[in-house]
Amino acid sequence: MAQGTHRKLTSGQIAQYERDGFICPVDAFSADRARGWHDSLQAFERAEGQKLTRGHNFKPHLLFPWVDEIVHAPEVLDAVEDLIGPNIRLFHLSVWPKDPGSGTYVSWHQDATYFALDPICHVTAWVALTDAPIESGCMEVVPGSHKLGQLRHADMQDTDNLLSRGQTLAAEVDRSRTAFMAVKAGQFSLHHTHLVHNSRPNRASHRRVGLGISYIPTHARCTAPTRVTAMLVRGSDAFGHFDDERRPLVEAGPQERAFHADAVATFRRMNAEIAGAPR
Ligand SMILES: O=C(O)CCC(=O)C(=O)O
Repeated sequence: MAQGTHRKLTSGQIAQYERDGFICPVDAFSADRARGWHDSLQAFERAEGQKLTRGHNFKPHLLFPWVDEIVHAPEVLDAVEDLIGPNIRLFHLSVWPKDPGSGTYVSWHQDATYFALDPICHVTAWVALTDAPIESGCMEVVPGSHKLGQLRHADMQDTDNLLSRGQTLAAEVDRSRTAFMAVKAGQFSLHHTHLVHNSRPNRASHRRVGLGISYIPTHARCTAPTRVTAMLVRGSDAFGHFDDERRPLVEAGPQERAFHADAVATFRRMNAEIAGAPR
């Protein structure tokens, strides 16, 4: 986008994204609004007797109108548009909850691993539903590492690792200089799909929860054999690389649950194909 025509980010923030691979924090919603969304999430978890954690944390934008509201919010999309242009699909979404005192963490990785996107131009917006200070295990990144391209990963199974495939950086990367992406409830951060990052266990006294929303321009395609779904959230799509996603009308109704289950199964199939492919 030409200088002076940005929707939300400053030229300085865009230059930082290009140089360091991330921007943090960005103001979006009031803390009260974020708290209300977290209350909705917790009410659902109580009713289901199941936390939206590893194994149950994919694509809640297909289940809950309140998540649909966040993924379409101009407060977030305007910034995403500044980075990837006006025609945008939501490729994936994970909830990242960490209870205080739990050992839950996220191993060092790059988001691009197992996404099979071409071109690789995906950005993750991490929207904080609760405060996520350093002691709560916010994301920690290696500035500039997005310039290293796709690095080698290995699957490491550990139930405390929130990454479902346990994909963990296996290549040597200098991690002597890192930065923490601390955010307050209602703020978000943005990071490049090749940025090397992790997050440590929550040592704060409150739960830390965020939504990691993966946005792509509509010209990007997924090169895996399985055709996956992705939601058009802004602009138009002249390419047709994805099946459209159904927007939720009610909180986790039967149709919402059925569509969600199918989309998650298809996404996992695609992930497994990529993980099994020679690299
Ligand atoms: O929330 C976390 O701790 C990790 C999130 C993450 O890896 C991501 O959004 O890409």
